[in-house]
Order: sequence, then C-alpha cells, then structure tokens
Amino acid sequence: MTEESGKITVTNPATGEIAGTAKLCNADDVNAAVEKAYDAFLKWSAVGANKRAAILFKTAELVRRNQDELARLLTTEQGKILPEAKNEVQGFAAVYEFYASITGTARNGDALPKSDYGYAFTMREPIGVCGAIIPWNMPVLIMAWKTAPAIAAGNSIVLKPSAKTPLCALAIAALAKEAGMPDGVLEIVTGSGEGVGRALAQSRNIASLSFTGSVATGKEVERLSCGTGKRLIMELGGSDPMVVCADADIDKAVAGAVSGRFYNCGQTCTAVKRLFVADEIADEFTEKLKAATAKITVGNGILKGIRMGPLNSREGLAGIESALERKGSGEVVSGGNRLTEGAFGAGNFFEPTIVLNPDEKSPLLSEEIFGPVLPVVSVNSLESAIEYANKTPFGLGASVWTTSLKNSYTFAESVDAGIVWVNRHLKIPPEVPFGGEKASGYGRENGLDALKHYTRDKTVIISP
Ligand code: TXE
Repeated sequence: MTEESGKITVTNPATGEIAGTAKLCNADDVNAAVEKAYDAFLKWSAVGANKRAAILFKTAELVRRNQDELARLLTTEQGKILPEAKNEVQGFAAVYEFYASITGTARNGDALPKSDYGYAFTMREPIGVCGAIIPWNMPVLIMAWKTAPAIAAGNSIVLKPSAKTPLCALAIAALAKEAGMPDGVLEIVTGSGEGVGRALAQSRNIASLSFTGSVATGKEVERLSCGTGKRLIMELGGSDPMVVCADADIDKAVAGAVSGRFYNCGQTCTAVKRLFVADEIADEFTEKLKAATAKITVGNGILKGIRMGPLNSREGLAGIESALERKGSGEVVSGGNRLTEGAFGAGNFFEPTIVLNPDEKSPLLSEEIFGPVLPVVSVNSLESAIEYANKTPFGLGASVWTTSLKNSYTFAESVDAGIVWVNRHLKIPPEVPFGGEKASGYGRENGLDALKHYTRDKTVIISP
C-alpha cells in the first residue's frame, strides 16, 4: 500500500501487483462526510422500521448475489484464501440479515410499574452520526458489525477502512446505495490513520466511535476522543489461549488448533495465539498437530487448493521473524521460514509454524502475534493452564477442549476473556455479544448489546 498524489494504491499481498486505488481523503473530507451524514440522519431516523429493515435485507441480498466478485476483491486486496473470503462476505450478509430481522425492536424501551408519581416508560432513540475505524484483517465482517446495528437503529455512520484494504468497503457501500440506502447514511472515507482516523476521533459531531485495531492506536484514539463527548467501543485484539485437557477428543482439538491459528494466515483478533496442552497427551497431540500443519498448502489464495495465503504486509512478515528470533522463543518443530523461492518472492509468504515451550516472557507468549506461528506449551493441570492463560494483558477470547462439564465450567469462570468457547474456537455468530476485557478493550458488538450502544434511553413520566 502506498499513499501519494491524492490516492492510495493497494498492493496485492500475494503478488506485489496493484490491486486497486482509492482516494486519499483528509480531515476536510471527514468533516464534509459527517455533515452529509447528519443531514441523512435527520431523515433516516424518521423512516419507519419496516422500510429500514427492507433496505438492510436488500443490501444483504445484493452482497450475496455479488459474493463471488466481492470475495475475489477481498482476496486480492487482503490476501486471505478465496473460500475464507467468500465465508467473510457471507458473514457480512448474515449480520445485515440479523439486524434487519430485529429492526422492529431496535428502539423498544421498558414500561415501568405504576408508582405514586404515575406511570413511566422509556423510549429508545438513535444517537446521531456514528463513526467507525476498522482494520485490514477482516475488513468486510468488521464493517458489518459496526454499520448494521447503527443503521438498523436509525443512525447514519461514517466508516474509515484501513488504507491497506479500502476496496471491498467501497464496493459494498455502492451495493447498499443500489439497495435503496439513502445518500449519507453509510459514508466511506478512505485514507490514513493520521489524515482520516484522527479527524473522526477528534470530531465533536459524532455521537459514537467504534474502533478495532491495535492497542497502541486504540489508546491514541481514546486520547484524541477525550472531551468530545462521544461514546466508544474499543476492540483492541488479543492473545487468545486454547487449553487442551487430558480428556479432550485429540483429533477434534488438533483440527481446531489448525483452523484456529492458521485461518486468515493467523491474522485474526480471536485466533488461537497460545496453546496449552495437558502433559499426559502432549506428545500425541503435538505429533498430530505437526502432521496436520505439514499438509497446509501455502500460496496465492486466489488459486484452487491453497489452504493459507500470504500475510497482509511486509511489516507483518518482519514482525513474525523478529518475534521468532528473540531469545527464549522455543524450539521450532515445524515451519519457521519466510518463503522466497520463485513466485513466493513477490508476496508476503511465511510457513505455518509450530514452536514448542517458549519462555513465558517471549513475545510469542506475552504479545499479540499476528501471523501463522503457534506456540505450544505443556502443562500439568487445568489450574496451571488457566494461570498461564491469564498472564497476558489481553482478555478477548479463550477456548477449552474437554469432555468434562466441570472443566468447561471451571475454565469459563476463571479465564480472563470476553468470549469463551468449549470445543471450538473463532466462530462469532451475529446474535452473540462480542468484545474484550483488560487491554483487549471494552464495549460489545453484535447481538442486542450493539443496538443498546447505538440508541439512548429517554424516560417519560406521565402523571395521572
Ligand atoms: O493497526 P492500527 P495496523 C495489530 C496487529 C498488527 C498491528 C498493526 O498486531 O500487526 O496491530 O496493524 C487506523 N487515529 N492489529 O497498523 O494502526 C488505521 O488507519 C485514528 C490487531 O493496521 O491499529 C486503521 O484503519 N485512527 C487488530 C485502524 O486504525 C488511526 C487488527 C487500525 O490500525 C490512527 C489490526 C490514528 N492516529 C491490527 N492510526 C486485531 N487484533 O483485530 C491508525 N489508525
């Protein structure tokens, strides 16, 4: 990705070729988009729920109808393999369908019991122009998480995609317009964090800002937003633990570890980033994990038969190498290298990698590693796995693999995480609340929680 002479040039991470271009917007463009979104909000907030729902449904329908082209565009700009891209595009449609189906309840309030002052009830109202800043790793799904509930509730929204992946957001916004979404309800402003993101964070005319990205940038966005009165959602990534108990179904856990870590080339906020396995089964589990990892074919995700694409950027590739080179990063038992031969040389390819027993302080166990490297540590009890799991500053997702209800419950109760899976990892359906704790951020997306975020209570008291 490069930024020059008023435009962003997006690079295909698999080939180094140009994937497309987008406008390099600035703070003036942000302010103009916010003004336009405000005018649109005044009208959209008065549109009936059935009509709002119909436009959301129609947007989902057009996205599904164009899923093949959108998936190819996503693979080209982001790097993920085509089946994953298609899955993500379908995920966008599912989120829009979910919120379309509950648009009629988006502003439901509460009726309070009669009291000596009379009757009281609450009505929920949309909050105004909302903002969203999203990253490059899941640009289509995260766009849906942030825009669908806001729009369903009657708000308008200004969204800034990552400068590395602006193309799908623009294409989907065009489909929303075709579906009847009025001008200004869904505004896309493409550009850099400094030029566009900063202006969104500092705007006093935005009622909410939902951010997904790194901890450092999230902190900066919080600082810039301070004093502007906007409500925030912060999704700042994680270092999700996966714990495999001695009583687990080993084959199922191996398959879960492979998809949980290597999906999207390891660049997912809720990827399995640290794996703890019970001593008793550690050897068998590791051998099977190595065998399954060795079968992953790496290459340009647009091609059939490829199981893992490139990293999104050269910086990402360098970050993985530097984490592996650091002292105490453990024994590499599978992969460990950048792929440079032939066609690989033009892209950002790295082998799927397994590392055994790194030191506790190694970046592999203490930071968010955004790439295809899975550290595996053997532990002597569920309690010590939980202690390890809670050692990072993060608290986004976590999974336990076990056939025991007691283990499941003990883990769910004790692990620092906003979402806990038992015998699976990664999947986040639109109807369940999603978000983190500790350094992973705050606020919840998806489910009914997101509708609450994008509406405010007005209390009405009626005296008899
Ligand atoms: O993220 P940034 P980057 C982690 C991951 C990755 C690293 C860097 O480790 O390798 O962060 O990725 C916008 N004001 N995650 O640089 O900077 C930016 O343009 C306002 C994990 O892409 O956090 C983009 O749209 N906005 C994470 C968005 O913020 C600013 C997903 C995220 O960019 C800004 C992404 C500013 N000053 C990265 N500076 C996860 N776990 O999901 C940048 N932005």
